[in-house]
Amino acid sequence: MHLLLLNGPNLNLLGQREPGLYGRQTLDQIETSLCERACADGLTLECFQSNFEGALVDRIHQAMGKVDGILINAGAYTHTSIAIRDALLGTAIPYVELHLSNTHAREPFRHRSFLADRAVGVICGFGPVSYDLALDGLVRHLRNSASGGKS
Ligand code: CA2
Repeated sequence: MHLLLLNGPNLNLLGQREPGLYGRQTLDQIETSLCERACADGLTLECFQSNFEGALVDRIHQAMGKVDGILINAGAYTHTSIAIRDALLGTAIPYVELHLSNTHAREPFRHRSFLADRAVGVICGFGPVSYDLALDGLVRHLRNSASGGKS
């Protein structure tokens, strides 16, 4: 099973600023640890971060026919991007939306997501552990679908 982790704008700053909100781990550390977990479970995981909406859309298009599932922390684009929503729906690749912070406990503009209603699931508020939980949830979903939903 081949998975893709997408991170959106400003997440490249993780670990360098705002540790109280987003934790002390860098994106590189989060990606390395997630790849190790994926590998230990017999999966492959590719990681991509961009501060550009179009680059994220392009990466989603490239995943078509090659990737079984997507983990996405679209950052602020979660709350604004119909383009990323359309790309995800257009490729029909199952995805899990995730966030480090509990977006529902923050400003009202972070309560809306353009991705959530069509996601397999949404995880938020657990800091870097959100990535682990999202991976577990996505893999269980994909394995369950592959076995015809019988487990
Ligand atoms: O909680 C999350 O994971 C968010 O996706 C993070 C986004 C925010 O716009 C979403 O509402 C929720 C912001 C990412 C900013 O990342 C930074 C990391 C370190 C320092 C500054 C920004």
